This record gives sequence, structure tokens and C-alpha cells, in this order.
Amino acid sequence: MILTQDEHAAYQELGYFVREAVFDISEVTALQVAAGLAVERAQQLCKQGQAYVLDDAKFVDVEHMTVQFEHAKDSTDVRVIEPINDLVPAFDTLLDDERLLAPMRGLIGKRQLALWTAKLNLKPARCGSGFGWHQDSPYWIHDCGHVDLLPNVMLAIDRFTAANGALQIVAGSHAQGRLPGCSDERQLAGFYTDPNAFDVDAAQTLEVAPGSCIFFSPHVVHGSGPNRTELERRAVIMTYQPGGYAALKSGQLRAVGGGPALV
Ligand SMILES: O=C(O)CCC(=O)C(=O)O
Repeated sequence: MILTQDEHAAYQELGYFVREAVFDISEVTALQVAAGLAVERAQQLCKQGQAYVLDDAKFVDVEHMTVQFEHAKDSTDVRVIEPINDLVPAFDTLLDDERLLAPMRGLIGKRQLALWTAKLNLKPARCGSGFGWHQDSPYWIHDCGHVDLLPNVMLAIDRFTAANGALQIVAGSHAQGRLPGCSDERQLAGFYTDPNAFDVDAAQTLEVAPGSCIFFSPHVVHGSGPNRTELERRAVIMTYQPGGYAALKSGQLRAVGGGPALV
């Protein structure tokens, strides 16, 4: 079964559903090791990259990869690496896992799928910053003609708790389509959803065990708090699309699931 009736109904009504214990502890441990390797490689590669600052956070572009650092001045703590699959093979292999692809086929309604993007979000212990309320679709609308067909799956590779910045989703907000952005002085203000445009009381904090997967709509408003604990809160977020289309940052087609390269 690709999607259960409950999962289908939850995605339609709430904009997300959770599958627990999709990956076992040995798989999660291997991904934690891969995440450590990714951080080391990213820090090394960033020495030759193009650095810039947006809203007080440092970003470094290395070819088509972007590495984002934590907001504290001169921080060397990596916050996000995108795309992650081109940096460490374990994350590339993950993209083809049927436990991700089968539900994705159900959500996208196509047999052949391709990768849109894949990120590693680190949220380091004690210093990992939160993510403001946003939808993903406004980020992608200029690069993609089918933003409705870009569902995400967030794989927790550490336990998510309210204290370490678990993902929070505003249930049902996807049904409003693309919402207005903020218009304050931040350089990236327009990418954050105007808080007057949705009901923050509908936010749900998704405390999940490592190995769990949260499938969510590109239109659902989501965010997360900072990590105030001694434990990391790492996750891989993979976004799929119908087959035959190029990935966001590489501009190359990454067909998944061993399907033909073109639909
Ligand atoms: O890692 C998180 O808590 C949220 C990440 C997110 O929303 C994003 O990367 O767009």
C-alpha cells in the first residue's frame, strides 16, 4: 500500500502525516556518521567557496552547493547543507529508498519520480537556531512550474523534542495556497510568511523518534524553535517531483528509484 487512507486524509486535511520507525537504529546511526562526514567536508570545501552574509548569517557557495552557518558572528557551526546528496554518498543512496519513494508516488500521483532537492539540517546542540514560519513554495516558484507537486519528507536522524527544536507545522495552512510574505527590514523577509495570514494556534510540534519520517506539503506553513539542549537535532529533508525534471541546484536530472531518466 502506497499511502494508507489515514495518511492520505491527513495530508489532504492537515498538510502532513508522520510515519514512525521507518528506518531502524543501525540505519539511523549510519546516517549520523554520514552527517558528521558531511560537516567536515563542507567546512573544508568552504575554504575555497564564495562567502556572503544575509540577515547576519554566513552562507558559502561551493559550485552548486550552499552551506549555511549558524547566526553567531564568525560561527563555524554548519546549519544547513544543500544539496547533501552530492557531498556524501550515503545521502545519495537514501534518495532511492522505496520507503520514501512509495509514499511519494502516492502524494505526487506519478510512478516515475526525480529529486527536486535534498538538505541536511544540523541544528547543533546549544547553538542551533530556529527556522521562522515559512512555506517552501515561495522559495521555489521562480525555478519550478509545478510547485504543487513538490512534497517534502523530513527524516529525523536524532530524536525531535520541543526543547531541541522539533519541526512545527501549522495544520491545514496548506489549503490557503501561497500566502503573503513578511515586509520588514530583513533581507529575506519576503520568504517568511506574514503571521497575520495564518492561525498560529493551529501549530503542532512534531516530537518524533529517530528514524521517523514527516511527509509535508510545499504549501504548509512550518518552522521550528532553537536547540536549547545538549543533544543535536539533525534531519534530512528530501523533496521529490515528477520524473524527467532537473534538480533545483545542480540543474541536472536525478531520476530516483532506478526508473528511466525521462518520462
Ligand atoms: O529543520 C527545521 O526544523 C525546519 C527546516 C525547514 O523548514 C527548511 O529547511 O525549510
